[in-house]
Amino acid sequence: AEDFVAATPYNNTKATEYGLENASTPPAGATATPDSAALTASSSTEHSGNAKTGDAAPLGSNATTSSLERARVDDSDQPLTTNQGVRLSDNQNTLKVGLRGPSLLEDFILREKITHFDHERIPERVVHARGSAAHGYFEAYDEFTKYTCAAPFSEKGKVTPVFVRFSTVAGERGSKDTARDARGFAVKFYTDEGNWDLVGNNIPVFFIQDAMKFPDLVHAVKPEPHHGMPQAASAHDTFWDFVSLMPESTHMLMWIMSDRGIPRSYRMMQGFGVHTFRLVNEQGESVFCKFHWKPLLGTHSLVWDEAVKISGADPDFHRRDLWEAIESGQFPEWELGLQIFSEQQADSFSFDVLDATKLIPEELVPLIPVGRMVLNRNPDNFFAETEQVAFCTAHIIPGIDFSNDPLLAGRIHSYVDTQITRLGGPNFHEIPINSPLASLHNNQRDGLHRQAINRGRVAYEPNSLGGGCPFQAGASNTAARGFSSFPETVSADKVRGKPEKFAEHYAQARLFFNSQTEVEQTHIIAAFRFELSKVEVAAIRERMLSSLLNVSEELAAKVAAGLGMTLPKAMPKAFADPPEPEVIVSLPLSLTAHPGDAGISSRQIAVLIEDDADHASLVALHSALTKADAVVHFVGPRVGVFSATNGKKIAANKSMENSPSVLFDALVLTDGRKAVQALSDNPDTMAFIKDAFRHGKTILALGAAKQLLDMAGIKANKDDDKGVLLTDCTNAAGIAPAFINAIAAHRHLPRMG
Ligand code: HDE
Repeated sequence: AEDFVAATPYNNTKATEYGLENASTPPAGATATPDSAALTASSSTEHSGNAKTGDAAPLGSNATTSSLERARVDDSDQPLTTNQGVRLSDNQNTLKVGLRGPSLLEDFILREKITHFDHERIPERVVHARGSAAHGYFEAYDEFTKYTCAAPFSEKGKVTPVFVRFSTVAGERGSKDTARDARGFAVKFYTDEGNWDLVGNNIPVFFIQDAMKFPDLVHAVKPEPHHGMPQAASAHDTFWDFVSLMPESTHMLMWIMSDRGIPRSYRMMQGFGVHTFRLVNEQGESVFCKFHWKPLLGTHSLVWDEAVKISGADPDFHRRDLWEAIESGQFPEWELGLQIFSEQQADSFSFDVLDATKLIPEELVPLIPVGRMVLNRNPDNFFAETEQVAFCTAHIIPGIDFSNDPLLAGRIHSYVDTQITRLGGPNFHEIPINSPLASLHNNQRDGLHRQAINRGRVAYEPNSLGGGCPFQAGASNTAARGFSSFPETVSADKVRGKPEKFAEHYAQARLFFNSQTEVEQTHIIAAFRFELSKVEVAAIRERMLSSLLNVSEELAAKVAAGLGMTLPKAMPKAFADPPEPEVIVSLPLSLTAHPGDAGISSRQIAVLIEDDADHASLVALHSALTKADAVVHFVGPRVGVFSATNGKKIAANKSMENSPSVLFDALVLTDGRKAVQALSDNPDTMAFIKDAFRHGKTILALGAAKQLLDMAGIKANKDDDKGVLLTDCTNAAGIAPAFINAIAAHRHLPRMG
């Protein structure tokens, strides 16, 4: 009974959430294999909790359940009806005069169905159209009332429900996940004092300093308007034309061209509030603050060749990764850290904290960890939740306030405004996913799709006919207080313009480049080379090079060489004599300088098999890897059951055709003379192994599989590359710890120049 199949990333308890305890049709993914009676499925019920956090698997409830419950629909045991609740007798045929005669206009059933269908689509988000979301909670480590009276930080252990949407920026709703782009990281906190949205990105800075330039930036990066190309890509003339004329973009360009622009997973990216915000405490005292999310799994990226190939093999790569991890109980988690600083400190910095193209090095203002966020439940319905969720920077609560960042000011306007078109009117706050858990009372009335049935004759304030209700909460410092803006003193002329320090554009671009390891710098150079090679107008390439010269001569020279160009003169600087930067190398800016110790939890391991695969060694490895919380996939020349040694069977849940090696983090090559021979005869095998090697992944060859490494020209057990391991099949359990360590290193960089 040692036959086994790999864990399928599926939540077997999901059906019970919809009241389907006795469902007779198994949900997709749970389909039994022909040999299922003989196979002991080590299914993901093993993952019904998160080993690290001790959380139970979500069973149809989380903190937002009560507000969403009223909108949930369960169709089990129900007949089809019209939208008016009239039962249908026939959902196949239109109403006709005779079986071959004309259809009748009176067929209200057909007309209702088609009319609804005709209007199923809504406008996609003008930016961040492509995204994926999940429910979860934020838990405060401790009270943080010294700095803020914001509800989520009011006491130790306090839990606040959240809904989080991750996104790409430039691509349309159906575009690929692995485009080179910033990623949105938008968190809606359903706090006791109303909804607070922290609408951030995975990069701590932005392209522009002033909201006035946002439509220009977006028009430049989106597909060019005459022919609608390219989709989800910045590698084209209009984008580089714009940014080469906007040197304030240079710092953000360094981040986007780095591997941060192609994350391995939404679960493995940082998040940043970007702007400087204010925190305000009960006493009305205020400090400045920057928000940082740090993933427990470490921050990891793809490499470009891999990102390109994934976009063909699985355009939903990040969406699937998030969904499957949560379904199988491997709940992603982030730590929230705050950089707190006073206005006086800010004034002394070499840069302006109101300038969103600048970050505050952690060496200058360290992070204070304040809590953790866990995502533990997938949405029930993509459209109702992920698509209709409306994030808005104007959604703040007592204890949080804005700074005067002019980019933030534009956002405070934009996010509510855009929902009016996208969600069809001013009542989008009533859509279940958007409605606060805190109760809502005001005199706003009517409008398209109004849900609330406001009672009584009073819809104005002040009133006496309604007993003065709803009334102003006032600005007192009690728990019943209302929101009041921080009374910042401002006295100046009304002008259009920028403060002086905003004119310095290169110091932090240089800080970023100089903080990267050699491999990371090589990737940045390659990304600039690739993107600029797609630019057709030579003058744009040249202008960009002249700007890069102000960041680093080495960078500019290598990009120029890659384009077959000579270096132009450096672009003149707007700020000739800027203040010296406080920090010139910042460790946290590099991903590979300190990859962290995130283990291999939820990493996807491919085990290449064929008939005659060595059964015992694969059982041993499977057990060691799943104990370390990795997800093991058996990959064959086709899916289905294979005969292994000792008369045992192994089911492949993936094939080399449907899942090339770019979809996995590491690779095991089975022992078994006949199996290895069959694999070596298959042209897909070499592509599979060579890509895994080229992308820096860990490869373990068991016994006879050395032949496959030899064919691919790969040497095992080299001193400078701990990522190719070879061992006798009897030593599979013995090599497992070294294999696991090597996978945890994420990639083996010496290979990847
Ligand atoms: Fe956005 N942005 N943005 N943005 N943004 C939108 O709002 C806008 C900016 C960000 O998952 C839109 O509901 C302006 C910075 C995320 O639903 C829109 C400016 C940052 C999301 C909008 C910025 C962001 C959006 C489009 C410059 C990082 C997706 C649909 C003044 C801190 C939220 C929508 C989701 C979405 C406007 C700049 C992050 C049009 C005018 C900087 C994560 O309102």
